[in-house]
Amino acid sequence: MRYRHHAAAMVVLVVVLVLSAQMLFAQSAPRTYLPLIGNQIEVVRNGGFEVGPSAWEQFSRKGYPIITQLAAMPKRARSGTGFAWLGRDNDEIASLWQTIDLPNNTLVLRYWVRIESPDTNCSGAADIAGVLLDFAPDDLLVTLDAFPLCVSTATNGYVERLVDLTPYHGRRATLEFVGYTNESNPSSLLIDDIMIEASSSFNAEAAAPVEPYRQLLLERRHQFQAPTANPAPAR
Ligand SMILES: [Ca+2]
Repeated sequence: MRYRHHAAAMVVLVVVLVLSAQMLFAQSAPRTYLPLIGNQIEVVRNGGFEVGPSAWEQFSRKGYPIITQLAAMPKRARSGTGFAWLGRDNDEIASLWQTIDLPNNTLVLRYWVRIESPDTNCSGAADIAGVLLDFAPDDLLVTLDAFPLCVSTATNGYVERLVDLTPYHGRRATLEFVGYTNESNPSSLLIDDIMIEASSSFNAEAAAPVEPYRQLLLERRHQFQAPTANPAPAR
């Protein structure tokens, strides 16, 4: 009897140890393989889309849910099961945004994209996507990132993109991810793990949007109303 109690206690102890190790691993695993350039700070809420559409506003001209949970296809997400899915259809306008308060730091926006496209037109006039900062009260729209969605920019899995946010520190703005497609060969843009990090020094990796994509993205964006003025929810 004493032996059986002892054995049962050992089993419980082992189970507790294994579960503890699994929980520790689950909590630390998503960050361990990131090249560390700074400390992630809680500026973007639900940046991994694991809490459904929480914290984000979304718009799809074609009525698609931008924030997607595909537990049956976990590899569509970079981590977990949630991700944002822009494009995927012709003549689509897809937008995803939330208001953020940027602290007084040297700041880097880090996010991951996966581009799937059959479109050979890489001029930026066909399918294009990017990131904007909208300072609505000041009527200022800043293009943080802009890139065409086409065969030659298609990615094999998720790739990291970095943007320097330091010029906008200490300000409140709407952080907006947009994707536009034209009338043929629809591209998809998957986005996951959006985060803002405080860096102790300027991060030379962070890229600025290049022409003509910056201007082409802005032109498409101006054809569409400001997101805060058009909060039509997706399905
Ligand atoms: Ca297209």
